Amino acid sequence: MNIPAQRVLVTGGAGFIGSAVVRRLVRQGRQVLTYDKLTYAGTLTSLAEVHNQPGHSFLEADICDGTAFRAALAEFRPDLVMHLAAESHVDRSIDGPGDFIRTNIVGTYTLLEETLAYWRGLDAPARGRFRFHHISTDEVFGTLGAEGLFREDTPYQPNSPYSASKASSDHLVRAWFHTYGLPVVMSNCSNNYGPYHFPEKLIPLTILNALEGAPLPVYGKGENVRDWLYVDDHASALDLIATRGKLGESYNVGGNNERRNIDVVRTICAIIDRVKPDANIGPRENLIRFVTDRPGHDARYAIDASKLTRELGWVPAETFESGIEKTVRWYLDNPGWWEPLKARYARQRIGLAT
Ligand code: NAD
Ligand code: TDX
Repeated sequence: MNIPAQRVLVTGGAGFIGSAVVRRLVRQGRQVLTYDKLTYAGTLTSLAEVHNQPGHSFLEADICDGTAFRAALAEFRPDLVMHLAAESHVDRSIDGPGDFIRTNIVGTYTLLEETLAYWRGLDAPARGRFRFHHISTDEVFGTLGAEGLFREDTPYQPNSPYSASKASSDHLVRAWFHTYGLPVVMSNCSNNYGPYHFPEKLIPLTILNALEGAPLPVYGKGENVRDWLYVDDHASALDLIATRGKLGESYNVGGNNERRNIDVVRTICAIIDRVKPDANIGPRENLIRFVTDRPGHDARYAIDASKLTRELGWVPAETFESGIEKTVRWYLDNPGWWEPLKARYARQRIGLAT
């Protein structure tokens, strides 16, 4: 039995998935340091629950800043680093790939270099306990046709600047394991959704636009398929992988919830019509607009998560139906979280490569 790490440094812990991980670990009584640059995508309001908890501390710093990361390691002395900090939005990567190359590739390289030096300096028992968990995406595998699933051994074929930068970071992590023996585990997951999701992504954008009666942009014909994973199910998977995953291996995480985008949008419309009907807006489906497709738009993602279930016993708690209902209700109940984010992004169309 592996003992869960007690001191966990989480990069990107003020973001969507990172904050779910931090909240989970702090609730479990672990000591957590959130290391985050607070870009447009990071906000401390996502960490309000843990803000005053003795088990949590926060450091505003860049993963490309090796000096800052070295100091954080020396002071906090983690036995686990969970690396989630990244530029994460495909549309932004189309308009401006530079930040993705810098944060996702150079930033991961910087963490690996500093973590290796820190790990080598630990005493033997601490060195034996230590792990670096790299969190990545199924988008590194490229696109699927109508059949098949992404497995851990599916060849990498990234198609967007975002997925190419994540693929590069995965390769670096793998190389630091094989070349230097750094104890790493890796995971690649499908599309997450749930509370605290920045409203540039399909699900939160659709919820907020539908509430306001604004148009609901669906790229192309809405037939692209994503495999939706509730964010707290992802956090539980990451906890297992970080603690009990085999060193040097990767694990796919997916919710087994394939949906066409148009069906996701229609489902959200139906829930909002039911829980917050508005005679002035009318049926929300009438707000759907088919708009110019995303350049290089991957047709279908779908995950085979059987290795994670077989080896580590993970099962998701939510179906898409239960998770999307919870998510819509969370946005209805928490305007205090998303209203201030309008100043960072007004939900205008981006990523057309014009
Ligand atoms: P997010 O955009 O919501 O959050 C990213 C966080 O990283 C933010 O808090 C941001 O401030 C921080 N950050 C960005 N650049 C930084 C830098 N240079 N230094 C320090 N902090 C920085 O992202 P997310 O959706 O929570 O994704 C987390 C991780 O999971 C990413 O690595 C992403 O590639 C991966 N992932 C996400 C999804 C998804 O559906 N959201 C799916 C698969 C994999
Ligand atoms: O307005 C929209 N209309 C639309 O049809 C937006 C924002 C998206 N879409 C489509 C594009 C995709 O097929 O919806 C699908 C989901 O789009 P996003 O929410 O932008 O997610 P995606 O591009 O699939 O990537 C997400 O999952 C994998 C995360 O942003 C990545 O960080 C993660 O790696």
